[in-house]
Amino acid sequence: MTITSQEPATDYAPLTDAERKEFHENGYKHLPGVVSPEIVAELQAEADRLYGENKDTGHIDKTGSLHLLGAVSHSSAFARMLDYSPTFRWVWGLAGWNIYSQHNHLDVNPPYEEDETPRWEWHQDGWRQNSDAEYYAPYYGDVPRPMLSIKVAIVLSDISEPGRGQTLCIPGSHLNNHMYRPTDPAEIAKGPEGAVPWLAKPGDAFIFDRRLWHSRSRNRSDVTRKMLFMSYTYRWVRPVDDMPIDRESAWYAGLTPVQRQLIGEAFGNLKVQNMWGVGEGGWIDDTIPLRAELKERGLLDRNVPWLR
Ligand SMILES: O=C(O)CCC(=O)C(=O)O
Ligand SMILES: [Fe+2]
Repeated sequence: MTITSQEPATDYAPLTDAERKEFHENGYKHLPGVVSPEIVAELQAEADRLYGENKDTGHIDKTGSLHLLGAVSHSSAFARMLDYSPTFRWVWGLAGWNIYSQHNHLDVNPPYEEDETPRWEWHQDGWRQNSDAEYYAPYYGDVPRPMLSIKVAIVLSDISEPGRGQTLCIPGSHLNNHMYRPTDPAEIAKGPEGAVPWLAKPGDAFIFDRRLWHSRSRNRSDVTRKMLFMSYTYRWVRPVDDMPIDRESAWYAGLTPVQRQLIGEAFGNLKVQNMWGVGEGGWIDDTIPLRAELKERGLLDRNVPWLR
């Protein structure tokens, strides 16, 4: 594993034009070795702890998998990853300062051998966002949907060999509103043309546009797959997961102002009655922690709408 960055979480390095262009062409980005081995070890231990606890309480499905929603509220180590520089620079760089994590999950997927009818699991994220806010093609033509959220995936197990339950994606598919959906089981099992598995090592990360067509895959290996997913959206979009904020907890005490924004705290401060939307409680409020951070560093940018 090559460690390309062990920068502290306080480094806000802006994206380069080449990085932006590449992301907008592919709809995702693989970042090899961006999480330091010490942090990876800590996250793996937390994943194992949470798997054990949820197994004891019966929150494991029939395949032995854990899909733990609101994951950052169950672990300080997970919550600290919300603004981990090497991944977070992509999030604020592509979505701006007016964000929080509405949805985040830990996935632990042990090997699962049972043969079952293959299911077509290809999707864009966002559920009703894809239909409620649809541009109606007969009127508008096939205009790409808005991005609305961006997701970070942190790899915690070795998925460098195919068949280990990788996420699959179709590079560049994020601007397509539609994808064909086969009904023939053989075709379903074969999967779509151009699908790429995310082959990666612990400490790698992926950033993806929620519109990127992607799918889970079955873990047919002998290695348990472990991934932490964190989705970020705008503060005016409602939360997906239950993430109660216990302000008396050690978990909360350990969070920075930006991390508190990212768990949804500044969400409640959004006052839409401020018509002009500037100043405290308004749409553009310099006390919103991430905006304040970027402003202080001179990283707000008139030319990039989400960084204004
Ligand atoms: O578990 C996976 O590989 C993919 C999960 C997924 O669809 C997502 O996180 O949006
Ligand atoms: Fe998804």
